[in-house]
Amino acid sequence: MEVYLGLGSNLGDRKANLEKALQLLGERLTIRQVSSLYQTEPVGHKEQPMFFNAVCRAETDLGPLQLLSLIKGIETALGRVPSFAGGPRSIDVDILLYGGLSMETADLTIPHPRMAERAFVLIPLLELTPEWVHPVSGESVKDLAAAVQDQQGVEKVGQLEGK
Ligand code: PH2
Ligand code: MG
Ligand code: MG
Repeated sequence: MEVYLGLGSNLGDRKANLEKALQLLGERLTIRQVSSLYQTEPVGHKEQPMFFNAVCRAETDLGPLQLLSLIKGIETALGRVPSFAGGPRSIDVDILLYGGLSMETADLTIPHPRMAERAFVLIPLLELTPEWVHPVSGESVKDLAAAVQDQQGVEKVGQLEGK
């Protein structure tokens, strides 16, 4: 199955945290493509450090909940400690898309429920899959990215190692 994952960090060595997460994901998934690295203004709770964000495309034989549990293990291994929702974190890996699947459970909603309004997801995703169409709204990544208001807060700063 083809999946798209969003990665974010705003504590510690943000770039190294994203690279380490990709390395650990790559031990279990096949990473096909990684977007550029972006520095982004915090969305939601504003009083926290700037984020580094990126998106990757991977191939996996894990089911969505198995993938979620792999991700939680990687976040813990990279030193993520419980904080408030939307608060600062050393690493956050979110399942954005899982093939053409739409699902909603208490633990996991796919496509990611807030991706359509987040420039820090849509702008990196635009590099990987501009024509992908959101199953609920019917809008493409290209359309959604053009519509997000806070694009200014998203700045390309480089590339990640180990893709
Ligand atoms: N993640 C959040 C909340 N706000 N803002 C930015 N810029 N980047 C993020 O990854 C992010 C956020 C919750 O996961
Ligand atoms: Mg998140
Ligand atoms: Mg998360």
